[in-house]
Amino acid sequence: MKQLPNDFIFGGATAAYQAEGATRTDGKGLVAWDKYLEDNYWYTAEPASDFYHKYPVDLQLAEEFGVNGIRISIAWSRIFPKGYGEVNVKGVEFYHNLFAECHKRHVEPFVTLHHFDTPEVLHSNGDFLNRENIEHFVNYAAFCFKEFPEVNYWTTFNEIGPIGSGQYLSGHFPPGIQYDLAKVFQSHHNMMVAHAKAVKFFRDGQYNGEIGIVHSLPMKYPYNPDNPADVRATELEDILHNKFILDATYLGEYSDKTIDGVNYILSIHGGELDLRQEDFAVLKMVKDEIDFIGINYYMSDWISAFDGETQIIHNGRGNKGSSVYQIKGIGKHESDVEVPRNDWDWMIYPKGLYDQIMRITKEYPNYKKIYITENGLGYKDEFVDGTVYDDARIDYVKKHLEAVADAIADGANVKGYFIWSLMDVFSWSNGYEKRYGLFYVNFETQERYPKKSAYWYKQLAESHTIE
Ligand code: BGP
Repeated sequence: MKQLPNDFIFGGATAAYQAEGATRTDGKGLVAWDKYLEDNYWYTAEPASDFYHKYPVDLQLAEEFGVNGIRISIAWSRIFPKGYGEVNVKGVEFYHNLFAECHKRHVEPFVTLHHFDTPEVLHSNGDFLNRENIEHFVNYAAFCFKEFPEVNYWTTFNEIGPIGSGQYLSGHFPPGIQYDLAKVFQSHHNMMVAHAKAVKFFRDGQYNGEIGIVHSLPMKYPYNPDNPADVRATELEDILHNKFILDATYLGEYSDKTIDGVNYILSIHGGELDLRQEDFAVLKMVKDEIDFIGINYYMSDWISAFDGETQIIHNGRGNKGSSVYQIKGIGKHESDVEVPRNDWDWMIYPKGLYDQIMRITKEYPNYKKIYITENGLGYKDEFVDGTVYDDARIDYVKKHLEAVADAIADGANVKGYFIWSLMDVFSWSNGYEKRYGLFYVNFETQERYPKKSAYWYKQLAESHTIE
């Protein structure tokens, strides 16, 4: 039996595009995902969980079930339909109402400015590969800081890492480009610069509250720890998905080891990066100014050395064993290890969360504070007797929270946990079948039903005891 601190937040996470629906309501602008889902997937963002209209119900449920924090993102294209220029008053009003409802229900909103949904006009103009869009993002952030003083916790970006890899490596995010490693690093870098500029604006303006960033940080382990080639492959994978971005966040530059790895990868895959002195100037200015880091953690990966042709096959339908991930000169994901995985081939390894937290505390001691901003089990839930008996989810969350408690006992400053997701939402590249919520959503009627995990979570939030 392990205990979590008294002031620990037991939250639930959501994201605008995955929850709100209402993609063309009240003047909202388009995002690239609207067309991309229509063209490439078997579902769209309609109706999602109709959070645009149902948020009072979800917040009431949150309060009833002891959830005292919620991750919400603002859809940039509801505020600025084109990404810049004229403000859409109805969008602004919606978020004022939403934040008021959160406070009424004593559910603290942690608000993300960008959760995968760059407005279409800017996306088709190069997204964050185009440096003009850095300025558009900062202007949008500035508008929000001024407009929403009721927000106490801001996050600039959600998962810069998976955005770059989804858009330019695996290609399962729009614009669907594959295996372009230079674009991946450039996107990471430019988004980190956008983050830094927004943080600087926030600090200079002495706005209310705290500001941080959310990173997805899968832990990487060598398939054979005694094989130096696997160890090197693991380092490169870690640089690609974690270390490049963490260095930018907390060092304000890339360490020699990181940049050596990047150069090595680009020597195989081609391309050059545009990294400017002025970028590092602003990254350095804010590296000690970030109030918290959010860690999204779902899985770890085991890596072996690989020199064959690059191939990534995304398992979006939950056909266990169908995914392939192998990048020339970097490495290959191995599944033949004694670790369970879910239907989408995500390797379930709670100790990886402990290792990742401790890694941050050691490698980046200026980190200040950590929230686990996403963690949860994607599952093909079965709805029976008006509920879901999701024991596997309870077991998953319990073990990951135990890892968090261990990290706290070993000195890490972790202040809260947000289960992904509060209620069921659709998954970007896996549809409505991959559910995560504490509350089951019937997507036809939009009724909500507490799952067994919701009752378990309530008891946990009341007792702070992991049982
Ligand atoms: C993170 C995203 C979330 C959510 C989650 C689960 O990468 O921040 O938006 O989707 O992962 O992933 P998936 O939906 O692919 O199962």
